[in-house]
Amino acid sequence: MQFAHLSDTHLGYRQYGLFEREKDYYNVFQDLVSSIIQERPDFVLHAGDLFEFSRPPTQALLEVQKGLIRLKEAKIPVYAIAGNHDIIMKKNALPPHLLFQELGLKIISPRTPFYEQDDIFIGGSPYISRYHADTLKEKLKLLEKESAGYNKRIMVLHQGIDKYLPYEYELELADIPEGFDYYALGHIHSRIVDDYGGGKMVYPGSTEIWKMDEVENYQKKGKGYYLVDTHGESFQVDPVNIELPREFIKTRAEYSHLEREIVKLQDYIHKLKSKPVLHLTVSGGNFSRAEAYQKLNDSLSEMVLSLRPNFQIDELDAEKKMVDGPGLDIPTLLREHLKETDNKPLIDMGVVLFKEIAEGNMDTAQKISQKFLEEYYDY
Ligand SMILES: [Mn+2]
Repeated sequence: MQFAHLSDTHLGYRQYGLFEREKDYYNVFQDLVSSIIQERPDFVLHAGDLFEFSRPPTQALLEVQKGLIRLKEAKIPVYAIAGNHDIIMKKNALPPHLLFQELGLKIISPRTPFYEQDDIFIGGSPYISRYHADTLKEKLKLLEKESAGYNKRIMVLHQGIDKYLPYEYELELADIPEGFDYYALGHIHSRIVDDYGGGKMVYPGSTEIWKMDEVENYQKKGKGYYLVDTHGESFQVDPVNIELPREFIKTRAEYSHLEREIVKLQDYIHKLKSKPVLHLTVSGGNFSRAEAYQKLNDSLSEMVLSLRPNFQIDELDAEKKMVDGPGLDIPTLLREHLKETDNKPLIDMGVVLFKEIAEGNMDTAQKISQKFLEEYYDY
């Protein structure tokens, strides 16, 4: 037996408010489906955050419909759980996955916590917030019990675990019952393959770059899904990489060398197949933010899909130290204050917004809040 394990496809995400980025996510998704069909696994597991939102744009729903029809024609069943992005934080609300049951999508839910495929137990739970961690732990115990008679057992979850996500986890490693052959996880956007209790514990990661801090892990480990072989004593896990539609360039430049760095970047970007996203931090000295922005904009904005400059001016250092110094860590205070909202995107935005405003990047701050409004409230 072989199966494909993927997660965090975040369809419908319009990164930076750009439709091109939304399309990138759709293209990657169809590429994933093509690759899976080519590999011919016996089934597919999607471990949550299929969509960016619990009420996805129609285009995102259509992309999933298209992908599922292709997989159905190839006779490859798909199992899925809802992630934190797919779930509506309201009582009795249903995840968008339900639209696709008729296409054969097998949803692992409180109502149907497990399935059996060719003698393999496939069970799990949709995302449960840390405020209901006790419910989650009970579900895990139940899965352990239900799966006891099976030779091969897979647990599918969309949760953070303290070992991999030390500040925002719902589960401690010890909460997870041992004895499963494979823990098909979602939620963490980096790729992780670990051993746990005689089985494999795996996060396939997001399939596109969803946040800038994913770039390093992407460069090291690629993005895509895992192909898992269930023969043998322990499951064998192999990555399958999907080429992303465009590059993310994350780099720094000293203001005194800015012209030279711009030329270097232009040379590099000329060789790329598609317009990249450019995150450029300009630092060193007490320069004019407006002038630096003008220079970057004049020389690079046409060549990139999105120019995302950040300016670190020395003059602000003293102030910044006061703000960020020990004892008064404003980002942590903000997180604490916003915790009740249980709305991670909102909390993240609050923290990012604070940082940008503190550094005087009013333009960026305005763009971020505009984007947030568009993405979360504009439909
Ligand atoms: Mn996710």
